[in-house]
Amino acid sequence: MRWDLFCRVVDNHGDLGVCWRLAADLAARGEMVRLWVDDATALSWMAPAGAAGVEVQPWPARDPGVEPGDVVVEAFGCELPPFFVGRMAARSLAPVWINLEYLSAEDYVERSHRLPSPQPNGLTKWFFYPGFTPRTGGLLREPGLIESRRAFDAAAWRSAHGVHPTPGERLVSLFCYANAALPALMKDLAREPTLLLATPGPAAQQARAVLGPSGQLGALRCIELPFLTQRHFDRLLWSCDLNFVRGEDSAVRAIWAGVPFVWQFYPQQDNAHLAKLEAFLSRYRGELPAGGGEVCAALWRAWNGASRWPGLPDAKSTAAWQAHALSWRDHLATQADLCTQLAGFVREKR
Ligand code: TRH
Repeated sequence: MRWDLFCRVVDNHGDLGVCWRLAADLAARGEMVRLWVDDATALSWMAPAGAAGVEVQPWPARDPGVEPGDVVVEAFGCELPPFFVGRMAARSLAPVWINLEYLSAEDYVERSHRLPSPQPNGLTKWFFYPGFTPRTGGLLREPGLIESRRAFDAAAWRSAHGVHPTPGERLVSLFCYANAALPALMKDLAREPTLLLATPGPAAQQARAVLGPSGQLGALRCIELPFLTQRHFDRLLWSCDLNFVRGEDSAVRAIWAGVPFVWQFYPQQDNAHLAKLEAFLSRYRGELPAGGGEVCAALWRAWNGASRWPGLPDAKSTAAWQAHALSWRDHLATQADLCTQLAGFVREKR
């Protein structure tokens, strides 16, 4: 089938990050994808080689005169150009029109997933929600991802990327927004030999400010990474003992990494992100052994500005958290991934 995928970059990298992964995953499964995006700049580092079967097009200011595909995906309610919607309505067999929503663990997701929204022109737009439970659209997970992760040679990857930890040094990745808890985190990390791998932007800037001119704090040192391709960003998360991620796409990748992670939710007005945090935590912490859930929740809340910094978990809690990260990853990997579910939904509606 031909898919038209529309994406507007609001800010940061998640909108395009998700759309690119979706486009590339669909294309790898034999679909033809046109990705219409208003700002494709970040693809120069996320996916410089592109992907066979994906055609990137600028957001159309005027009617480009192309026939809409069999499926039209409007990512995150980005509002399709009216002339394109007109052409969709004019097709003899109307495309399946999907509004792909943001990822959340909140209960409304199960209620809203797959709901129709009848449009004034007679077409139907369908709501499709990614999520963590079988009654949602699932998570992006390319075929073979978990197998690649299991077979991954972390030492080789690190050395190819100029990351040379000393024996016993803990590896921690940092991808975050402005975060008032970072100095406390770094102070805690500095108690044990730790190599912090900071991503470009707020993570590296804030880490640099904490470290000062010496570039070192106790047993903590830091490497500032360049922007990596999405493929290598995943492998960065696979290489670390603890990952700090933000937004939604990197959080999903941190889940697939199968190591402990802390998620900074995209800050929203009225602290709406804190409801997302609690909804996620209530699912994520469930299987942690007694006490472990509280330790983990306290850390996540503090990292999201909702409480005071509790300190990093001790070795016993960290080991339990590591085991949990693997079992939760393996549990989620038994659910159908988002592309599989999306393709099934489209077949059902056509
Ligand atoms: O950049 P983000 O904060 O994106 C956010 C969220 O998605 C948020 O919900 C949304 O509303 C807002 O954008 C507009 O975090 P996220 O979602 O993790 O996206 C980052 C993307 O960048 C992800 O696809 C991974 C990719 N990435 C790389 O490929 N290489 C890198 O080196 C880094 C740091 C990121």
